[in-house]
Amino acid sequence: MSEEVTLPLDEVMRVSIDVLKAGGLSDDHAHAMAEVVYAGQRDECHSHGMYRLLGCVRSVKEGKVNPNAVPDVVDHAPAVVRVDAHFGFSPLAFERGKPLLVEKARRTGLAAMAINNCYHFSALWPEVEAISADGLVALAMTPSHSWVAPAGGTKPVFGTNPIAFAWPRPDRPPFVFDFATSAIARGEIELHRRAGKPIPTGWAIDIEGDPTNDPTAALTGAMLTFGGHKGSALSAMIELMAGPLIGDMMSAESMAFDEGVGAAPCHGELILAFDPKVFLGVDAPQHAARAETMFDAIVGQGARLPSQRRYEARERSKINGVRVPKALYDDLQALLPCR
Ligand code: NDP
Ligand code: PYC
Repeated sequence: MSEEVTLPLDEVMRVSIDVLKAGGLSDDHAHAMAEVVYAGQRDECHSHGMYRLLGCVRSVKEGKVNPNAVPDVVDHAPAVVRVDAHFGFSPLAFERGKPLLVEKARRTGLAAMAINNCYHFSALWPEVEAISADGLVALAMTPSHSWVAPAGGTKPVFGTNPIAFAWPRPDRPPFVFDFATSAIARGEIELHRRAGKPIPTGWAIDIEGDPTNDPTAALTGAMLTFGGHKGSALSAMIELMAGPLIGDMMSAESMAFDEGVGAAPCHGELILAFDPKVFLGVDAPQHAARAETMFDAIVGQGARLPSQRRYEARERSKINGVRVPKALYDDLQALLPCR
């Protein structure tokens, strides 16, 4: 068992902001990025928690990301918001665009937000969860770098392409799922490599196209989609909807744009918001109750809802703080200015 340190939650936020500011991010970017990293660590989503700070800082240092970019929010059409992130990180662009997305969804019933030209490092669930807090149903998707082979192939074409969904529930946290369309997020393979642990069969193939349990061989070979041809088709859909549909790069183009530097992927993100009150009017509560019947049928037989583990982790972290590998903690301390 590798050594760990325990950090109270306010320390997670403080270290995250300090590392990001020391890495050159503007105040606004450091706070927006720290919020999502903090949420990931608090909810025990380790592949997108504090570990991500290392890549954020590296991406700025490589001269790829604009650490001071000010996102432009454009009222593009009655149901479309566009946000140009100007090659900064995505969380600030989301934060700036969300109020107009919510306003439009409330007016039209269904609205879309296209974020363009953003470097993307974060999990998507904080975004769909935030939209559901306004009583809306949300769907978000984004490409990444081409690391994933299509089902039946051996050469990377797709990104790890996450898709996230949130459904607001009366008097309780929303139903949320958020997963990569690869068998696992790339960040999880990187964490296995850092910990010197083998990866399960089915996550990746090596450069020769053979199954591998070696994280380093997986990172240089190709990752696999989840659910074979089904994950592969979903991944292609995400490439199209958060790529050509919104005039932004697909994962292979993002990889080429990186020029081998190894920075975060640079592309777009598509976020949809639906207002049940516009679809259903006064009948909205009655139909929300029918959704609860379905959730009860899942939980009632001992199965769990996606997001259930995360909400339990959230409560645990509030009381106990979070556990972080000592090696990661030391790497982060090394990025802080000397005191
Ligand atoms: P997982 O394969 O662990 O899937 C996570 C989702 O599945 C969560 O909603 C989780 O809920 C749910 N889940 C897991 N196990 C169960 C179960 N037994 N029963 C019910 N639900 C379950 O995660 P991934 O590795 O695919 O993705 C992790 C993160 O990586 C995501 O947040 C994603 O946004 C992020 N990512 C970001 C990318 C980017 O480009 N920005 C690219 C790829 C991934 P719970 O959380 O409650 O366990
Ligand atoms: O873990 O696959 C991943 C990932 C890519 C971009 C951000 N996270």
